[in-house]
Amino acid sequence: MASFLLGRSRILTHHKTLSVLAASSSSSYSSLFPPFSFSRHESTKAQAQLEFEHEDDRNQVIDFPGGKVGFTSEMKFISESVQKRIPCYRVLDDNGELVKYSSYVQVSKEMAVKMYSNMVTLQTMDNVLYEVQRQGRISFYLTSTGEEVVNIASAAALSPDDIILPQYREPGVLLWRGFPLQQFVHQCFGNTHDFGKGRQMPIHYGSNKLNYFTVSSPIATQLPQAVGAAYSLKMDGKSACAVTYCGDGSTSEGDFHAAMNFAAVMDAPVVFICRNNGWAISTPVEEQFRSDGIVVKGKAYGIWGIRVDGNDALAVYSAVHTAREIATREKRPVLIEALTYRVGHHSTSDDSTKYRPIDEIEYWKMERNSVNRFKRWVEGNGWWSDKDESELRSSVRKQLVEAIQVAEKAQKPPLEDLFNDVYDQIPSNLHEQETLLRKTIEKHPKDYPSDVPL
Ligand SMILES: Cc1ncc(C[n+]2csc(CCOP(=O)(O)OP(=O)(O)O)c2C)c(N)n1
Ligand SMILES: [Mg+2]
Repeated sequence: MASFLLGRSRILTHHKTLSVLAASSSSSYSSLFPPFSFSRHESTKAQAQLEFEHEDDRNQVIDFPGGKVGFTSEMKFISESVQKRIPCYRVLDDNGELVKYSSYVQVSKEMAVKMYSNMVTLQTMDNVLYEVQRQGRISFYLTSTGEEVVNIASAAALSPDDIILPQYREPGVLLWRGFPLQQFVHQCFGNTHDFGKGRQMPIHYGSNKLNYFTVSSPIATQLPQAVGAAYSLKMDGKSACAVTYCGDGSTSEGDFHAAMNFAAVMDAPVVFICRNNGWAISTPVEEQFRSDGIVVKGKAYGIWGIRVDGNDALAVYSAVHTAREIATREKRPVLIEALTYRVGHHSTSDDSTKYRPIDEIEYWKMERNSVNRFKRWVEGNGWWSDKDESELRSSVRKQLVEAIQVAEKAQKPPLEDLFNDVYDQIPSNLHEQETLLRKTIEKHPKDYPSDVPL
């Protein structure tokens, strides 16, 4: 059949269809399979936009299982760059004032105040836990500084039924969903109250109850998993979507590309939110890709996309709100590229002043501060005052100090927790490892933490 197609039908004029060819092939074949039409093979919506460069080409199209494509007699390579960069959607200007004629989803006073309060809470949590790590009381920490808006505004636009598969710089999404400050702190201290039983590094939060998959360190693994989760929601007929976050660095992983293609061909209701914050640890975006950012990659895979100002809370809220509508109602994926800036170091294992100018960091921290921008809009509406601000900041700080005292005093999980919960029956090789570990601790007790119950 393949050679028949190649020999006879590579070039078809407009009016011919593949079903004609099928009908003219052997009768035994056509009795087995009904004549097929092109629509079965169309992988893109591009067919509707067939364009012909020359009038002579009008009646000539190349017809192949992927659909119809017009011919051109001109040998023209596609340029690697678009002539115009994809614009960035924004609603608030740098002063927190509404941009004239902007289209956006309305945010009520109650919602706006909750969003701003959550941004302040996230900032405070970051400041306090960063200091706690510097004091050596927890082993690691990673802030969302500079990305509070993309965290909170995206979370606010979702429904609690939507399943979140985070990277790691999105604790604000979990905060928005009601994860208590005490629980964040328990996880960072890796004590018995930590849902992960102290097996993960700090900041690897997760909550089954809040539909938030546990953070997993290997970059981009969350992306194909999110497509699978989205597809299962679709199979179950749920009116919800999967929402997954990643950084600009993640887009260089194979998993990103597999996920995009998988989502497109499976029509999976998934929203990809890529925080393009300029840096992947010390690798700047100029060394990460040569494309016009990330949003254009969606187009290559046949996915709807939008580039949004990730430091504009109203733009992020509106774009994510609409993307989730598209994903859940139309059962299709959407890619959002949120332009932002990582103001903090990558983590406490990093000193970003070694590879980027301090002026650059200061500029984004002060002049382009996204939380202040949203605050100006909230204040401009008369919804927030200096008194509200100082009360909130001191109350959150107090809650955190208390939470730290509780978490620090709580017991560490017992040694056996290192080996259980993966298998129903612990296999012999894990038993052997446990015995070996116990013997080693007995031999070198000073090298092991005294607060872990044996
Ligand atoms: C598969 C894999 N490779 C490398 C790393 C080490 N690593 C941790 S974070 C990171 C940078 C990720 O950058 P980006 O996706 O832009 O996220 P950001 O930290 O900027 O939020 C790298 C390379 C990892 N965790 N997993
Ligand atoms: Mg990054």
